[in-house]
Amino acid sequence: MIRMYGFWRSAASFRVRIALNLKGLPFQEEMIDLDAGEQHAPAYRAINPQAVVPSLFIDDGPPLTQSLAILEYLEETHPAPALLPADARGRARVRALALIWAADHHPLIVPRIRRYLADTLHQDEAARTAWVRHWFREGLAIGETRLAAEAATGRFCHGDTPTIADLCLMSQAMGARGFKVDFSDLPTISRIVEACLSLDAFARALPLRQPGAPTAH
Ligand SMILES: N[C@@H](CCC(=O)N[C@@H](CS)C(=O)NCC(=O)O)C(=O)O
Repeated sequence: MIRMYGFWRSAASFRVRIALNLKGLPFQEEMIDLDAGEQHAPAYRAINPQAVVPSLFIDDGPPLTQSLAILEYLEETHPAPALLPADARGRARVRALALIWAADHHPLIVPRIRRYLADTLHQDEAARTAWVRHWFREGLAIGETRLAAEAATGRFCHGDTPTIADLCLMSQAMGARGFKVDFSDLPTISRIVEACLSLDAFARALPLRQPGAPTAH
């Protein structure tokens, strides 16, 4: 059985949960409470020296880390259903979209950044929340600009089946909702989010449906 260390609210864990669900791979998730600082416990640092989730134990080898590396590993080892297009240009576009959200925007709002804003830069909660909302909103707005203009956009970010780009979009969009960022004025993003939510693999992976979430059900 695949084992993952994650956290209900973690965007990076959410991306991996969706991929495992789409590929029909059963897994167990153990929650590392990021609010309680459990990622810094020596036992967890021995698994993931970066002190972040997710970490994935998929075989007898060492854990896999970094959600995008994990998604690529799953794609290579379990190619169906494909989460990357068959053509090189399509793959480049999907990876570029994924990186907008996962590499350029998500890292700005993670707990260690918010802790630094609070503890070192002495920003109050209102300023920290404004920061988080700004970066969520900007990532989604940039995504809208591209997705609305590009012919390769379909029912999902790229064509009519989900790709890694949709996993990364959803992880940011659901995080944005959690911080009450309104993106209803971004029609393409809103439409793709609804398309993703209509799929059970996405719905089951939602942060608020995981153990430990405030309104878990
Ligand atoms: N680029 C990494 C990001 C990992 C990451 O920052 N995870 C967050 C949760 S989404 C975390 O564990 N943060 C702990 C902290 O900031 O203290 C990935 O995609 O896996």
